[in-house]
Amino acid sequence: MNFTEILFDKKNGVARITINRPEKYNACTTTTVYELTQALMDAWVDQSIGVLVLTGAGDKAFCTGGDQSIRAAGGYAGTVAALPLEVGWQQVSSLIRTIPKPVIARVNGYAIGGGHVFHVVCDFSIASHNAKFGQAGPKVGSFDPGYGTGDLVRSVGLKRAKEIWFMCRQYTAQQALDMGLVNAVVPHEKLDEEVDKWCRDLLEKSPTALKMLKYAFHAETDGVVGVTNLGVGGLSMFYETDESLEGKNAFMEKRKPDFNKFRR
Ligand code: 2NE
Repeated sequence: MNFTEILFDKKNGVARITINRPEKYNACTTTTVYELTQALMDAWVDQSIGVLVLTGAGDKAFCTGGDQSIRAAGGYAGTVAALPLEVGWQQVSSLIRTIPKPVIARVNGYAIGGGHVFHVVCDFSIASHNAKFGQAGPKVGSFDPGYGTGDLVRSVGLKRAKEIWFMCRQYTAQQALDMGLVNAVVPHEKLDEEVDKWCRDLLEKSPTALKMLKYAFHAETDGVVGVTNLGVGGLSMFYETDESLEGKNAFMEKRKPDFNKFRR
């Protein structure tokens, strides 16, 4: 895949996705957002990948949300001109939450607006000590409802989440740590070392247990979508059993399936 606004590399079981617009503090166009969905899907289906890392290029910003300089009626411009907000931004958050592998936000600077939502929906956030966090929607005439509000409430509580959204303040990495918005804060020069350590620790764990836990965490809050993901996670394991294969084999062999031996 040829990407123009993100970098995508895979090494030692880790897929690293880097938003690559440092001159715009890694603000996203629809092209960026579309490329993020493609990279996330790729890392999802690649069986050599156990952990994903999302980050921004340079040392100023993780991501500052939608690129305001190309914002137009109905959304953000880009070469994928017809990508509506609901398809692009919401899909990135949805994919991060649904991919059955841990996703770590490597927060290397500003995480603002839609960029803040991206780190909120990741499974873990590891921040550089100079990272800054905040929502900006009500300041620039936008809002990011659903994952952007719900997951934030679950991380920091309702009062604090409303403060973050309504007041559009910025918070330091230490404040973010204190309110449960990030998992760890390290000196900037130690960021990669720390992220690598989390990746290594996660890669040692059972991928199926991590997958089912991730789905279980969201099933409670995501209604039928959450139950579907948890259920289909179970279905993919059922497909590997002799009982499931008996149904498929019987169909192919044009005989009645014999499930009796599986009753227990
Ligand atoms: C991030 C922040 C606070 C940094 O401030 P500062 O003073 O340290 O830097 P500066 O000079 O503002 O930014 C550096 C360069 O990056 C560009 C700036 O325009 C500037 O470029 P030059 O003037 O040097 O050429 N830049 C930074 N963020 C940008 C952005 N989002 N779009 C376009 N260019 C950007 C400060 O820059 C800031 O507040 N940025 C704006 C944050 C923002 O409002 N984000 C959008 C929120 S809405 C959203 O993301 C969204 C949504 O709500 C719903 C759906 C989809 C998206």
